[in-house]
Amino acid sequence: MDNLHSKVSDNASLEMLEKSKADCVETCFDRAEHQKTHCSFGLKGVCCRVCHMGPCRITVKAPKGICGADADTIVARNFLREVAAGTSAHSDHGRHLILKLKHVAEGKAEGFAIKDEKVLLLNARRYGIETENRGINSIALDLANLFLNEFSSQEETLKTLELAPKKRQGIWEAKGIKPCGIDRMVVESMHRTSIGVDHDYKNLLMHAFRTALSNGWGGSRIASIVSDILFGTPSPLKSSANLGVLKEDTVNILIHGHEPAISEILTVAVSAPEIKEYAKNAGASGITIAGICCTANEVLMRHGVPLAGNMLQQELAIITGAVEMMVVDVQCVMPGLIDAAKEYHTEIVSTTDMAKTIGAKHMAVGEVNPLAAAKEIVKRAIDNFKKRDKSKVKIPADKEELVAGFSVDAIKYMLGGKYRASFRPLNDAIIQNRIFGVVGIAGCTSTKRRTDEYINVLTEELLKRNILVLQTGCAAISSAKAGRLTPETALKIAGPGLREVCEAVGIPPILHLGSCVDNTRILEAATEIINEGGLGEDLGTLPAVGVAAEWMSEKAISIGCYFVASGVDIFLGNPFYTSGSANVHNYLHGTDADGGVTKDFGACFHYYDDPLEAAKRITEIINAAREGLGINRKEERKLFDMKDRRAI
Ligand code: CUV
Ligand code: SF4
Repeated sequence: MDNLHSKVSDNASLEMLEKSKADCVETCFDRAEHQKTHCSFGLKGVCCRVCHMGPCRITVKAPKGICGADADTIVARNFLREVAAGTSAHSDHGRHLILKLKHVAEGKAEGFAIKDEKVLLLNARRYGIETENRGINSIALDLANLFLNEFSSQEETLKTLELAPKKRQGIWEAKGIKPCGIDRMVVESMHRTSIGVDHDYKNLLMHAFRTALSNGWGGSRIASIVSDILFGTPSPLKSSANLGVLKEDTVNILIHGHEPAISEILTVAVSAPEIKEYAKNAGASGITIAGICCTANEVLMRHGVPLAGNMLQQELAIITGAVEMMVVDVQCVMPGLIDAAKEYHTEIVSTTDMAKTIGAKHMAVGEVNPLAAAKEIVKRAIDNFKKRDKSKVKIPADKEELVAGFSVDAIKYMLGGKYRASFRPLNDAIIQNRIFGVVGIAGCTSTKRRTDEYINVLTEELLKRNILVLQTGCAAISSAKAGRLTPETALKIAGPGLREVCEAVGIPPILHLGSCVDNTRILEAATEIINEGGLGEDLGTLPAVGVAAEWMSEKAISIGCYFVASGVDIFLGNPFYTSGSANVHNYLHGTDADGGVTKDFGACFHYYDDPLEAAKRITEIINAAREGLGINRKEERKLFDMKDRRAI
């Protein structure tokens, strides 16, 4: 069992991994063993199958592909394709939400409405849409069309880039990488990486940054804005996390994937009186709905729906034997779920026409009467409750309390209060060195490392160093499972300065900002800090750093690239597949003779296998930023904690 202990950190996962052995169910952790000898060409990024004269692989003996492409070209091409795929995933998610907004505005999307008119009006005004004396729906329609144009614009640069600090926009302008239409950026990526087009690794990588910017300041940013309009802007709320949120006597439905639209409607469906009645009649005491991955984060942020777990717990959740149904949409949904589900009574239901799996029941939730479709799904899960085999049920007891729901608006409000909501108190705390800096921790968990460990070790170390931590995605779920998303537990770890500030304004030292498209909320928060004043004029000069600790998805590469192009250094806990080209690798990591990407954007990638080493380097980078801003105080300031204050 020691072996299992080296794979997962939390007790619930360990218990389910043990149960998987007893139940003879294969999981990703077993398959990772079978895949252990990864292809060395793949790891280095030097395999090219862009044309069918190949596949070509670069070795010392064969340094060029048949067409003459060298390692630099091949590695850079592969990297750009990854960025294009990651950008597509997040931005297409954004597109689906805009289409939903459009259909709501046209009165075609039953069951959905505009929940946050304030955000709608703010954004409409931002882009010069007339708001006086107009119905909310026609304003929404104009905004939806404007956002759709961000995807198709051929020559005009993205309007949403204007959300970035002026100085940063200037840097993009000077480099000629202000993206136009998101779709066009992705198509151009595919074009440039096809046989015989772009062979200059730097030119390819520059387009990777351009494409990523169209995601971070375009598609993903729009996704967050539109989900706030449609589903409401999150504000702090309590919930809980880990497999212990499942209950023995209720119908358990898990929602998994990324897009919030379907899960939003499911949360409505489960609370309908006739559905509750239906569950009672089936002998259940009620219905528990809980989430996996980023769909979980979306509905947690707005409704307090509990988190069952993160990415690598999707199969483990089924192994509890207590899940009637897992409803999936898009992204990070393992096809391996089907095999696990077969061993129990669990049914996997896919809901999106673009994402199907053989063995899953497909029940599309379309535009016409989605609530009825959602109720059908829930009823089916209830019917399945009767098939649950009690002898196979074992729900881990582990469940941790958490606080989530920190949209930028909510943070502003907590910092400044209702009448003067502002980032001022945070800026002041940073300037006075009570808060040393800010770090965003994002990203997945991966079978390449013991789950959650890097995230939790690093988070703890940063808190001790008085660094405010912003989290999203599966990384936030790692902290939640470790019990760190409650103010009380995190405050115990936090250094005295950070603790003092958090207690004074009533925020926890780890703020859960949402799903992985919500990484753009981190950029939004950083921009607010700039605009508030006193900490420079560009994201690049902030004492702030980003971390993709246990990342595995192409989406994380795109995210990393838009942060770096925005001037924020990114730390990776898993390396890129770029080591096959010293030129590409050194450029991205800022280690080539002329400073690489750091010369272009003032930030680069850093790979650290050890989270404590990463923390050290992060501290140095933040310290250098503080020096640059001239806010490093020489004299030690007396810090007051609660005890000192009470003594006064
Ligand atoms: Ni989009 S991308 S494993 S669910 S954060 Fe989770 Fe988040 Fe990574 Fe996937
Ligand atoms: Fe080989 Fe060149 Fe074709 Fe790639 S594009 S497979 S390197 S011939």
